[in-house]
Amino acid sequence: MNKNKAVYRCHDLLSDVDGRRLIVDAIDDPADQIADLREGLLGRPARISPKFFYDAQGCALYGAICALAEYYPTRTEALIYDCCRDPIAEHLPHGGQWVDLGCGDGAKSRQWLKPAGVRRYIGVDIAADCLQTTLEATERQFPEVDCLGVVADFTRPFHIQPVLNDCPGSAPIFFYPGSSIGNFTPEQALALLRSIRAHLGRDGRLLIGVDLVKDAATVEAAYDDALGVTAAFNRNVLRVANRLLDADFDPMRFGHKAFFNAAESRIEMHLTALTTHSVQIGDVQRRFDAGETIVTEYSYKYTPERFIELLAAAGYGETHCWTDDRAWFGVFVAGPARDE
Ligand code: AVI
Repeated sequence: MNKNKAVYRCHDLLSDVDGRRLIVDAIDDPADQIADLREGLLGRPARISPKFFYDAQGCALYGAICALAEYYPTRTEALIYDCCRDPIAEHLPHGGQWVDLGCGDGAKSRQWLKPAGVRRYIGVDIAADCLQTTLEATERQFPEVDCLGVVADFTRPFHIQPVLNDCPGSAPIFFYPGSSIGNFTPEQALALLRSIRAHLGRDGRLLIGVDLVKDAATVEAAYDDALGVTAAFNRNVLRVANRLLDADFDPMRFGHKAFFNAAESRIEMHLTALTTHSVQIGDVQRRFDAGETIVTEYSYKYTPERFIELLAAAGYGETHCWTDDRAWFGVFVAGPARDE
């Protein structure tokens, strides 16, 4: 296999996937991202997109969150995969192309490559460096699997059909674990599910993990842990803002707040100004009144029925669902209707 590390724009390469390991699809111009961050912080109410959480320190803190006693989603999802891997794999096409959305280190996917008889692994992530490392690790463990990376922001319409076409007869399996779908509003989630659906063809499938509705105290503890790791994760986004916007937020002048909004079926994370003070954001001063909040994240929780409805609205026909004993987390396999 050609180990060429060249980076291509997706539309440039359409007929030239072979031998290339990293492909770049459309990603936001960094200047637009910075403008969006600035506009959000100057707005009322102030907001920051959760995508800014994940600098190196934010990623490390998120890793620590996943290991917390209170943060049940990661371990509950892993439990479902461990218990039900074979039955789930029976609903996936074999010899397929495994599309790992937001692949990170790719560890969750590697557990599927054998059971699902995967022919090709396609890691999709916005972080090109991390993607290279993931591809190398996957190739090392599975030299028989063709490994490819697409640098893309799949929260926007993405275009990997030409990449999929390059491996004819091999149906795609889109893997989106971790309940990251919960960080989109239902409208954005619908758009993403539709965009995936458009790539499935007749035999493709989506395998997705979704955090389910449960008692508010359990969910609130998961987002406001006793050790304060989630609080540090939340505050860290202000350090990211300082770096990107030449701002002077003092993260300790903001408190971490997380609560379940039952009407919207979502956890809301906010940063609350502890005292009235001003922050320099580039060349503008922004006053924060005591108690004023910055919205940093929504994490929607679904009932299985509600998520199946969302899948149906996005054009999926056949859906299967697995949950744990307490029905805290759901794993769904969805594809086109049988007669399509
Ligand atoms: C990445 N995402 C699924 C996490 C969640 O649970 O919504 C992010 C997170 N925020 C606080 N804790 C974890």
